Amino acid sequence: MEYSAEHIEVLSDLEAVRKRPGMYIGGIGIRGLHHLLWEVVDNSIDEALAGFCSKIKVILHDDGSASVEDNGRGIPTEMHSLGKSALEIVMTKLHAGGKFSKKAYRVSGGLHGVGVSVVNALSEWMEVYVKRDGKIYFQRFERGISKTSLEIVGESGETGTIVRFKPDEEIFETTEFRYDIVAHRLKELAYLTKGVTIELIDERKNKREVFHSERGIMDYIKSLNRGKQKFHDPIYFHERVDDNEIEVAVQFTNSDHEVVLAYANNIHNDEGGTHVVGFRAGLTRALNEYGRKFIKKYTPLSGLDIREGLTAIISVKLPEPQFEGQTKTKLSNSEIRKAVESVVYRRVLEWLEENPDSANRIIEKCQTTRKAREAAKKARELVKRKSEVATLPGKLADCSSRDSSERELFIVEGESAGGSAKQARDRRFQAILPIRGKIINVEKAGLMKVLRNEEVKAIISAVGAGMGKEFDVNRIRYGKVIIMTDADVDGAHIRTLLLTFFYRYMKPLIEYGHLYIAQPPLYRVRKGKKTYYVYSDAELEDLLSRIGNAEVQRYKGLGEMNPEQLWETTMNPQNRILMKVTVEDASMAEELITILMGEDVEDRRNFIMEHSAEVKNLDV
Ligand code: 0RA
Repeated sequence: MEYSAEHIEVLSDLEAVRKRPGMYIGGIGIRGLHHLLWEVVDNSIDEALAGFCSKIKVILHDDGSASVEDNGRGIPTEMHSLGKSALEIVMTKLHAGGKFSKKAYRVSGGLHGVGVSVVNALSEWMEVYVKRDGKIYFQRFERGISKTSLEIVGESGETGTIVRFKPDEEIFETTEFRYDIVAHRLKELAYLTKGVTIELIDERKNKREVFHSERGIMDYIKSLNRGKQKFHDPIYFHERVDDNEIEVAVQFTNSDHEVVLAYANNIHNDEGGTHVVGFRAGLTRALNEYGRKFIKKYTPLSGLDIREGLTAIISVKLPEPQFEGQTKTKLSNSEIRKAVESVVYRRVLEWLEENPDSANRIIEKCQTTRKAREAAKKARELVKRKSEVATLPGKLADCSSRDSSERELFIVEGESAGGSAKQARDRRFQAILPIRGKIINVEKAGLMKVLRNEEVKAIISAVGAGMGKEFDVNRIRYGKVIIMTDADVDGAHIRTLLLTFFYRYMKPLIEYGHLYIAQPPLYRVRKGKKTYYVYSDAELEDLLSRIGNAEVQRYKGLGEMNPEQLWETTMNPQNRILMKVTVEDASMAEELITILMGEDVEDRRNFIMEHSAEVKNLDV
């Protein structure tokens, strides 16, 4: 055999894998052993996902080897550099697989996505048959080293690949494949790859099973819920968002527990991850939106209320999955959370509106869970409350009305504007909470840090309904919470921060329409004895074209108005313009903040350049 640089590289790769197998397949126990098989099966699954393979046959042989046969295109066999075939490179070079894949990403792929050369290195022997171009090719390897060259051993009109390997007893603690483990995974893969037929044959035990699903995870959820009482037919959808695919099946049952199975690129995410977080948020939001729209006196549900009896399968495909956690099976890609949340929200809401009977049954069931949960919580709180005295923030100028639906809380930026607002307000129903203005440097500091603990605490205790998971929209002390900031860039900035805070920590306040933005005028226009207050540039242009030359004063801040003007233009319910904040507004603000606070300076700069108009006028 010739002695080349490439030869040396293959040998050192082999050595590396055999020295530290755990680094590549997670261990040398039963899990690592099966990992070899998953790696080989995943290659065939990839071929199926690419649309070229409909049948996969897995055989657990008498001699302790396993083989995987597919009817795909066959591993490419053409010659490459230095007299090596593509096949040989795939089989012997670490991470060579991706080079031959024309797809942007490998959808399936073992936990470590290590490639079949690792399996080869950890096998006593491996034999590969490829049917392609009318021929049958064959090559044999031992402990990763080729023992024959790629030979033509026959003819065939078909295409496909057979990879057969015997795990090396020198490496593994156990080399006996377990039928139950293999069957379970192949069944799962058949559900996740609809249309493909996967046959499992165990020659050692004369056992055989065939797995096939035409409707994918829709069939999967049916089998999971067999024997349970179902509230409705499964909700199912499959969408592509940018480079991601999102496929979801959901069904509520009378069971008292929850089954949520999550997959990223066909890898089961035992510890969940960002796709599961997005799923829960979207589902909760959809149910609440439906309830708010169609059910009288609706009380919002929290994520906790919709768990009992929930069965769901979430399967996402994404270009570069990242995993973390104890067993490295928790998906951590942040972009997928939003994508899943918005698809789930939209599609589930659509389904609820089309299936009102089912929708009402589901919500009723969840409301029962909520009531039980709240009763338990109240009981706990009664004990706790006695030791706590609710204190309102010192800066708050509260109002006197006891009817929370008519009470209004103005959150005002800056001491001087706060002072004007206190003089201007109707103290019967309007409360003022001044907060520190000019909070600009959001770089890298967290939201809470930026808003400073004191400001956050003051807002939370003034609103009076807790925050986060504990937030209870029924306990809010004001029917309207109104953000009142200057009509300039800094004002827009603090407004964005506040919106993000409410979106993250008091979302129901927005969902139930209690959050508003005050619109102070941009200009005062005087013509003769008449005074006009103008709220936008377009309006100014319009007005001037009607009344002709006039005296125009631009308001830069709330502080420039005297209390009477502030009352007339911005606070008096008769004249003022309030913008009700929608979840979409707030989520846009959050996106903005995420980027503004993000690590990526380049991203941030680009974003600000592109969106400078929105940054200034987020609420219009
Ligand atoms: C890369 C390119 C092509 C096929 C495959 C990989 C392939 C790999 C495996 C591994 C097991 N079964 C497989 N089936 C296909 C396609 C090359 C072409 O024909 O254009």
